[in-house]
Amino acid sequence: MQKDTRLILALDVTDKNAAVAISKETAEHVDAIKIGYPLVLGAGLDIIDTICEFAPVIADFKVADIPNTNKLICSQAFEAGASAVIVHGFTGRDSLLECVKTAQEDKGDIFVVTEMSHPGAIEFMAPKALELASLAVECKAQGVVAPATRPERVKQIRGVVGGLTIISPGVGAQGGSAADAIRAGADHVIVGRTIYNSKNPGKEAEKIAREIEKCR
Ligand code: NUP
Repeated sequence: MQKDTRLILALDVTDKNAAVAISKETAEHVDAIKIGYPLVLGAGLDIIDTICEFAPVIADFKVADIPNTNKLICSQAFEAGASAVIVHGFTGRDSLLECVKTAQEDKGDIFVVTEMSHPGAIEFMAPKALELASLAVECKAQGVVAPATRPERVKQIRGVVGGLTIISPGVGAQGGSAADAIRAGADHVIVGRTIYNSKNPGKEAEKIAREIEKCR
């Protein structure tokens, strides 16, 4: 993934036409577009190929199964045109290694969730987040997902993952700040509702990209 604007759009709309329109409007301000279950279930897997026309696609499937099922899910996502897949690490080394192996075969990237950005992540994920980050390094994932809602945790996770790419959701609607996450060590921030619910998604994306630019 290019490190240009350092902004990733989370495209969680469920309608294909809306998804295409928002992608078109925001494309010049984003390094990638993240698509998850809301859009794929709403518009079908082919939507990945459609959105690829505007930006590289990250498939946020938070893959969390046995190794063989993980392999099947990741290869479907890569075959559909995704450049990267987001997976969970809590299922263990064997499950994660299978995702990484599939990504290498399909020339894609794997991002591993460490601590999620919502309050509930404090319950079970936070105590294991640094271990999950370390597992991502050991398994040679391309990067990790870390919470923009807790920049201090992004900083700690950066300390564990070294040069791996950190992508960071939780900006805007969840209360996090793009500038704080970038200053704490995130390579890219992920923004969804603040952009796609805005009257002018293109302008909103540009505004956030400018805010990021200022803290470089
Ligand atoms: O920890 C995470 N937090 C999070 O919000 C991991 C994620 N993958 N996400 C996703 O990022 C979430 O599913 C949504 O697609 C996006 C954030 O969207 P928003 O809160 O900016 O609307």
